[in-house]
Amino acid sequence: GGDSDADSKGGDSDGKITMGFAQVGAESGWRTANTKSIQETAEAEGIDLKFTDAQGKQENQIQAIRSYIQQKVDVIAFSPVVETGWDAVLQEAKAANIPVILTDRAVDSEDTSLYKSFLGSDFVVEGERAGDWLVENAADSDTNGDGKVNVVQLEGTTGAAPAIDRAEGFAEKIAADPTIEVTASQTGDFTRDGGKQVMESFLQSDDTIDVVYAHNDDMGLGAIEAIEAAGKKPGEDIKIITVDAVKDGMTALSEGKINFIVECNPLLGPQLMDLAKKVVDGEEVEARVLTEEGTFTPEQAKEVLADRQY
Ligand code: GZL
Ligand code: ZN
Repeated sequence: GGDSDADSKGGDSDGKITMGFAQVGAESGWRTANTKSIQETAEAEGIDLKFTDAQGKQENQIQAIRSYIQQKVDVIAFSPVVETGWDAVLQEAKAANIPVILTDRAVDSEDTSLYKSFLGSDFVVEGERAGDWLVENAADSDTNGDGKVNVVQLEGTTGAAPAIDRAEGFAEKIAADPTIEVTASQTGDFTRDGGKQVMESFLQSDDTIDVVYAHNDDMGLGAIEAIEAAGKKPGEDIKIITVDAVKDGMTALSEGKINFIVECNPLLGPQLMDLAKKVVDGEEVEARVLTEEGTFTPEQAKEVLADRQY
């Protein structure tokens, strides 16, 4: 339990750490891989994991965190579905003397005493990497040859840190080339079906689309379905840039249906459990822990596809 017993090991009387994890949902291949990493690592590290799936609803995540506080877990970890609205429940965890670790997505709280560490990617950098690729490949990306690179953007969940930051980083970089313009942008909520539906509407209203920038592979894969249904070739008639690099995305990349993928590493389990042990033992930990990740072209995808873990 989270009681402040004298035991320096922290955790329950038997020394076992209990973690309460409030997950966003199961909206994408990335999320599935992230959940698997957390559950498998907890198992391997002998950490007693209490796990909830919020189906993408903030109120469910807040409810789950409150239940972990009631259960007096030793440490709480979660991936905030959106950036805002966390201060109250994080204050309650602090008042209950239960440390909190943020994973994957950030919160906008000014009060950094509300959590011990934030483990996850830099989503602005991910957006910049996507934008840099397009600037470098602008000449080949004006697929309809009208002298403009007309980009449509499939945004992630409205209000989510990855959606806000991936749009920001991308916009910052493409500003270097005035022929590149985002002419339409709408949320597909990080899901394949959402990406497909939004892309269908984009295609109906604009037949000069050169590029799709999707904030995750799943929406990019949905866009591929819509583009093919419209009789166009994804990766050729319309270039596609996505973020995540999950198996299905990397497969489409290796087939040339996606042109560039910026990796977002979901395998946060090992770093999370390491942070949790330190935090429960009262050790100081880094306030910000970045994940390692890169980018992939079709050729690189062909090389690594076989041994991708997710
Ligand atoms: C990014 C993560 C995003 C993924 C999506 O760290 O929060 O949420 O990019 C997932 O696939 O749904
Ligand atoms: Zn064009």
